[in-house]
Amino acid sequence: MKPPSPADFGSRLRSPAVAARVGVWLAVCFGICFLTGLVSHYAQNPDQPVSFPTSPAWGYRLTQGLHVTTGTAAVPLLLVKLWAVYPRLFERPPVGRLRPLVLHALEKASIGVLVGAAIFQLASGLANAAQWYPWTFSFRTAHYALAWIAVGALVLHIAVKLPVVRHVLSHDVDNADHDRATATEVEALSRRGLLRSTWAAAAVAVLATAGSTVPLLRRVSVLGVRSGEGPAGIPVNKSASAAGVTATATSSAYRLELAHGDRELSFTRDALLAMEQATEVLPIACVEGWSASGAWTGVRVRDLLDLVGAPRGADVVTISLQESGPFRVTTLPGNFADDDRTLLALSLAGEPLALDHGYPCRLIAPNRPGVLQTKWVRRIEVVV
Ligand SMILES: Nc1nc2c(c(=O)[nH]1)N[C@H]1C(S)=C(S)[C@@H](COP(=O)(O)O)O[C@H]1N2
Ligand SMILES: [Mo]
Repeated sequence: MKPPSPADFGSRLRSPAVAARVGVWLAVCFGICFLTGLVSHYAQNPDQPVSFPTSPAWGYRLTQGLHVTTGTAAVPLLLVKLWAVYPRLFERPPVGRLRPLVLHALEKASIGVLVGAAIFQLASGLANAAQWYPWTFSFRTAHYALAWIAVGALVLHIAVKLPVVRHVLSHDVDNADHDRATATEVEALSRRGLLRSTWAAAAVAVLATAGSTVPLLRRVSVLGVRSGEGPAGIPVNKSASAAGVTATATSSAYRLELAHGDRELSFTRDALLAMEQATEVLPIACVEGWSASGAWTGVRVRDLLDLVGAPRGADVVTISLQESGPFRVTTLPGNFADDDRTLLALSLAGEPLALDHGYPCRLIAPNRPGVLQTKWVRRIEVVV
């Protein structure tokens, strides 16, 4: 069977005029997604040359919400873009001289890298937002590495295409100057119609997911997986039974251990409740894209640290009752430990913390990725 040739694709819709217009929005989405992704990666980095700030408290909620929303919007945009340029996949390499042949091969290879990386990013990101991990590699490492590759290939692609892009964007969408010679078939759908449908599809994708972080959109967000469910209106990411902590978390033998060098204190939950309580309204902002705000009440972490004479600025390690899993142990950087809003929460919305939200007590700090808001805290250690 003969492979198709670009001449087999006659639709006028598959044109640089369409591809460039969709490409602009795709670049905007990828740009925002890349920058907000860097923020998220940095926030989870245990060794930060410059500490991630604790304010604004909603900062990570905003950047991660933007990350997932722009990534989702990019899905229909990428599909239309690939459809518009698909015939070019079958272009024959130029015969004869070496230089054009090498340039052709380089261009095709860079497009291959760009398309491959873009599809990987969107597919792995969507799977992650749906809490589906059908792979064995580290999502964060792979998604981060491929982000650089995608953005590098994207910058190269834009540079190579700039002359054509400038021309088609400064002319009417129906202008045919850069069209393939065979792309002349007029379809029922116009180029304007195709673009309008594309923008509509991207808007639907945004509305369908943004509700997992924007409360007003909850009702329309059919794809917002975990919006508004869970005790006190806050979704549960990992339940106590999934973490295997039900018995230890509800046991009367439970004690919170607090250690600074060889100074050690231990507290029952009642002893923590007897300490001065503070209430803070802070969001849980999951890397998977959902977020929800709650009124948390508990003991200020700084007050606890003062009891064992921890110096200001010291990092603190929080260890969960959970016996295995990547979020069992997290490090709370000194600036977070010292922030007055950082709590060891005992209640949420005026009710004792639900078992699934981290009973007997959980960490909650401002502007911190959800994965680091350790639940079922067993031990707090000052790093010396
Ligand atoms: N011990 C422990 N703490 C944890 C987790 C976990 O798996 N184990 N998941 C984290 C993640 S990914 C998120 S988003 C938040 C969710 O908190 P919630 O379930 O109370 O909403 O808890 C964090 N704390
Ligand atoms: Mo999360």
